[in-house]
Amino acid sequence: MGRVDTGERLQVNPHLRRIPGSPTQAFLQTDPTRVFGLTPDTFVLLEEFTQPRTIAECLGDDHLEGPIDQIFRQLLELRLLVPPGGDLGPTDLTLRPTLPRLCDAPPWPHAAADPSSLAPALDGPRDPPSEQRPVVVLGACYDDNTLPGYPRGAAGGPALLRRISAAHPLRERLSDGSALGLYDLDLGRRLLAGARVYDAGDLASAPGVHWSTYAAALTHELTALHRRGARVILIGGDHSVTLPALAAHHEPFALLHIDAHTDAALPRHAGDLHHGNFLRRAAATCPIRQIIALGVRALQDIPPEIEGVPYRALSPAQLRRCDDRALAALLPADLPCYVSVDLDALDPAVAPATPAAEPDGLSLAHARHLIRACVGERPLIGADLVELQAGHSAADLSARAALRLVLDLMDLLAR
Ligand SMILES: [Mn+2]
Repeated sequence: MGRVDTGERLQVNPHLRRIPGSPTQAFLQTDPTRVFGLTPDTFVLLEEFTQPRTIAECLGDDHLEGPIDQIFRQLLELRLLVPPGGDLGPTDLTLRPTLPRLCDAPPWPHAAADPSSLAPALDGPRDPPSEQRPVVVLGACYDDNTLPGYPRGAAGGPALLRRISAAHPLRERLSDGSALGLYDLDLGRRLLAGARVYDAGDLASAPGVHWSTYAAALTHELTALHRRGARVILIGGDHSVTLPALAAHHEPFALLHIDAHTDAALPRHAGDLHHGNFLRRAAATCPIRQIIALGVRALQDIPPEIEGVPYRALSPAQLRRCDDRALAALLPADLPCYVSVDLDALDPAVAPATPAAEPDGLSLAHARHLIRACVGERPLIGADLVELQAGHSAADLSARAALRLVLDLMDLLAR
C-alpha cells in the first residue's frame, strides 16, 4: 500500500460527533451504532481539518513517515477524514438504532406485525395486559432551532440520556428471577412494572437539512409508531422538536407544558421559528384546546391565549401555593393530554445543563408531583423531554434529573 496523498484536500467528516462525556469516543451521525475509540491526539489532529486543507499544509514540511502516515491512512479508511464535498455516507432522514438503548430496552421491532405479542420488560401487575400499549423511546437529535447566543448541544441529549440510563437496566434480573430496581419509594412501587418498553433509536439531522424536511420526517416516524399502538416518549433536541411531535396527533387534546419560558415569542419575520416561539405555531396548527404552563418564570409577557388557544401559566412560587385539588382542576377533565417537559423548568441547581437556564426553578420532587397531580387519570397520548444539553460540565448530573422525569412520563404512558 502506498503512502497517503499529502497534496489532496481533506476535511473532517461533518457527521463526526463526540460521545458526550467521553474524551475518546466518537461516532458518525450517519451510523450511530458504530463507535470509534480515538486518542485525544487524534481529535486534535482532526480539528486541524475543520476547514478543507491538505496534509502538507497541516504538517508543514515534515515528512510523512511511519506512524503519521498510518494514522492518516486509517482516518481516511474510516472516513473520519473525507475529501470536501465527497461521499459522506447516507444522509437520508430515517430512524437509526442506537447503542446503548435507553435502560437497555429492546429495540423497537420495526418490521414485526403485532407488538402486543412482545413480552413485558419488567414483571408486575398490569391489567388487562391486552389493552396495554407499548411505550417507545425516540431520540430527536436536532438543535438547529436554538436561538443565536444560546449554547448548542441539545442534539446530543438523547445519547447523553441513554448513557446515563445504563445504571437502570429494565431487563436485568436478580438471583431470585425478579426484575432489578426502578423501585420508587414515593410511589411505593416499581416504575414501569409490567410495561413493554422499546427504544426506536434516533432521528438525527444532517448538515444542510432544512427544518421543514426534518420536521416532516419526525412526524412521519411518530405517525407510524402511533399506527401500531405505541405511546411515544420523545427525547430532544431543542424544544422545536415538540412541534412535529404534536403534529402527529389529530384528535383534540390539552397540552401540559413544563418550562421556564412561555415559548410563545412573537416571530421577528415571516417563517421565523425557534425553540422560543414554537408553541405559537403548534397552537395555530395542532388540535390543542388548552395550554397549561408550569414553572414559567422568565421575564416575559404572559398572554391570555396563544393563537386563540386558552393559555394559563403558573410560576414555581404560585405552584407552591396550589394544593392537589387545584392542580387536578387545571387541565380540562374531558380531554386527553400531552406533556412536554423543557429541562429548564427545573432549578439550575438540579439540572444546569440546559441552554436557557433560569434561576429559581422547580425542584425535581416538585416537578414530578406536579405532573402526576395535573395529569391524574387522564389518558396521556404522548410526552417529551427536551433541551438536555450535552457537552456541558454538569451534563451527567442534569441527565440524571432528566432521566427521572423521563421514567415518570414513561410510567404514565404505560398505564
Ligand atoms: Mn422550552
